[in-house]
Amino acid sequence: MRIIAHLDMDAFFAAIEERDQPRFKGLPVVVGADPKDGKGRGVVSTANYKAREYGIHSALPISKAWELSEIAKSQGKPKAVFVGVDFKHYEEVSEKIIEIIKKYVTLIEIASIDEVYFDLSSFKSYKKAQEVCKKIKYEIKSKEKLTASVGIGSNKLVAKIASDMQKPDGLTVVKSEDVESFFEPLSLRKIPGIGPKTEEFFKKLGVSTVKDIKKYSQEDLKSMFGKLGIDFYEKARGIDNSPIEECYDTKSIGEQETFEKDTFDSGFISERLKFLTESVWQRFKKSDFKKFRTIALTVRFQGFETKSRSYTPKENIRDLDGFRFEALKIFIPFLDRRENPNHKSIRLIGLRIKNLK
Ligand code: TTP
Ligand code: MG
Repeated sequence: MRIIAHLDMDAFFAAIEERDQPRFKGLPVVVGADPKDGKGRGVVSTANYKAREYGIHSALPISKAWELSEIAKSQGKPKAVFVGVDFKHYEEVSEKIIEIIKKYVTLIEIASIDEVYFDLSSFKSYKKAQEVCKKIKYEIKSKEKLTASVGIGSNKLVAKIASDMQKPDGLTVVKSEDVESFFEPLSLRKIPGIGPKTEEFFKKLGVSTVKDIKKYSQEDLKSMFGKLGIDFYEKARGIDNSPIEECYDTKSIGEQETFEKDTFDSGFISERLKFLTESVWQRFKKSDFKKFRTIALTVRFQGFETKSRSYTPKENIRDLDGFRFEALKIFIPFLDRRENPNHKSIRLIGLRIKNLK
């Protein structure tokens, strides 16, 4: 029997800031771009649960977050505290949390800066697995003064959805026999891989929950979405055979910059890209990694449309010049018809290296 857990930290960046700055205690905290009294560009990275009560959440324009905080203030509630992103610090905290988990389990996959999957099959029962997770949560809370939410199930999909059910500080166990009844009432969007577009597509067909999608046969879904359709069919039934990928290195190093003004000045943008390349390269050199395989570039246009493109060169990149060259090659199509047919101005560029070894 497989027993898999998914652990996800609660309001991660904001919780760290709240912990480290006693004056923030109990206040709504927003981590992200500088709001500049409502004129700021960029977005919210995350908000703590107090700030979420104001409607502030990840990826919301920071100017909108500022507005929501002002509205709250006019209603006699405390204003939100806005803090910049200190990614390096959060990475360090993330590493400490992983060290704690590694004391209890051996097979672990680091899925992002604040979430991991681990295998608890050797504990043989859900009850024992639950006890281990309680200990992990307790140690994170006492040593790091942070809370995590954990989901336990028969595979990664079930564990991931379960960890989100009782946030913050939750621990949710979904036994194999309960998977179908647990999944059916969920909104389609809870299924990883079903994004806003697919959701919209199904809404038109009157399908909004996992239960609704189950009326389609595997062939139906395959004819609508190809291979992805089979994936939806299985996920709706809580089926997921994907292994815990311990070696698969999801770690990455990246940076992004939001411009003061949307711009189409190619000289300016290339300069900023050069700067990002240098700064990512420096962090890579300072890290313990020796190589990386993939370069990913994100471009956000005026109006928030965002595109990401990545490239994995055949040969490893050896030096800064090579890195700059490859990054520029990914970027150039954004200046012409290939990636920017409507000639939109650019608001943000981000550069990330992945598959670090
Ligand atoms: P999440 O786990 O999605 O969010 P969270 O930990 O802040 O809150 P929750 O309690 O709901 O889990 O993401 C982890 C961190 O990643 C988050 O603290 C900040 C960062 N992040 C961004 O910078 N931008 C984003 O759009 C998202 C979703 C997360
Ligand atoms: Mg989280």
